[in-house]
Amino acid sequence: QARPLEESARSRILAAAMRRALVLAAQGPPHGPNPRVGCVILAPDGSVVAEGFHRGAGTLHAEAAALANARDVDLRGTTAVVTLEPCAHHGRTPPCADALLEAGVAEVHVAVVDPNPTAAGGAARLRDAGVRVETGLLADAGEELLRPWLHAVRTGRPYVTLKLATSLDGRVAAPDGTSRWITGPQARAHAHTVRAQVDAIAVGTGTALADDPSLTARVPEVAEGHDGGDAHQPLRVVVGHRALPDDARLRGPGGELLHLATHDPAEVLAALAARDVRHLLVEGGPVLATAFLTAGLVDELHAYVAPVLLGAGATAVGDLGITTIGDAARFETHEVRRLGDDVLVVARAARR
Ligand code: AOF
Ligand code: ZN
Repeated sequence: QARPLEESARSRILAAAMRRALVLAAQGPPHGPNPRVGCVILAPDGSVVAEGFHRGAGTLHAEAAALANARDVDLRGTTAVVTLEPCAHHGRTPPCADALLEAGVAEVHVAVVDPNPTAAGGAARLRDAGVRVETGLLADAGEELLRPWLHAVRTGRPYVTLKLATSLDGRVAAPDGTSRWITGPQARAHAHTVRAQVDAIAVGTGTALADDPSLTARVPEVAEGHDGGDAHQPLRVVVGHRALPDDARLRGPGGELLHLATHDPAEVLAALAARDVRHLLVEGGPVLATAFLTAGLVDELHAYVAPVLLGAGATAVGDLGITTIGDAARFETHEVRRLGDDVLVVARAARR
């Protein structure tokens, strides 16, 4: 019989198990209606008995996957470490709180409490049954991993990432309208990996007609980091009243095409939320970018900036109605990355 662990040794082991659960969770797909969740089950001596993660809507939840990986093991008295509160609902799969109880798990540690009203309540159910439940372990890392999903579930509208690819002076085209390849191949490759992570990509009809984009995710197989196979193709959304020609690339191979005949970003988000879109990438052009910014509906900016000066030509963002510096649309820098000769700035809206 192994001796019970000392308190400090135990909290170190729990933190390590949660870090592992977060790594497992990240192996699930970042897109889709369901959250990425990981689960590690520990024996009383702190050794890992089983692991599991969620592979996408309709498949086993992380806890159920871990339990399935330990089918022949006696799990009575074990500790489950999960990145998201176990569910209490019969959804696409049965409630994980019940499955953990049935297995005899004695203790549960959770990073993030589930904000989804249909599924929430697992912690309370486990506590009622005498299981010790602690929430908030590595909660910041858990929140970061699930950022778009949590935002969508909490607010009822998709998380919006606005992509801008500009010269150093903020321009997206030269005065004659030419705009090809302001940013370099590494920046473009990165932008494709982002496309493969979101549920939907939107452009305005102006950009759709001018550039004839395909809006597909073209990603080297390894870059997606899970499941292998072809990159996930996001829903392609065209916003505005003008019609697309029959031979538009947007009608060709790729994700489903959705034409929303509106100019109102809130309407766009409502239509996409109804389709379970959690993360929308707005790719332009300036009219659509300006509309989303003016509406205060941009949660994250991806600014790819090339060391190029144009001096004249269209800018990435139009008039936001800001007349004085105190009213500037300010974001917080989250990450800065060099991509070849270009720089990617990831900035986020200050918490509203
Ligand atoms: C997951 N995977 O590992 C956990 C989830 O659509 P359903 O019926 O599978 O239920 C999805 C909800 O269950 C999800 O929104 C979240 O609130 C909860 N937990 N979901 O897809 C998991 N643990
Ligand atoms: Zn569950």
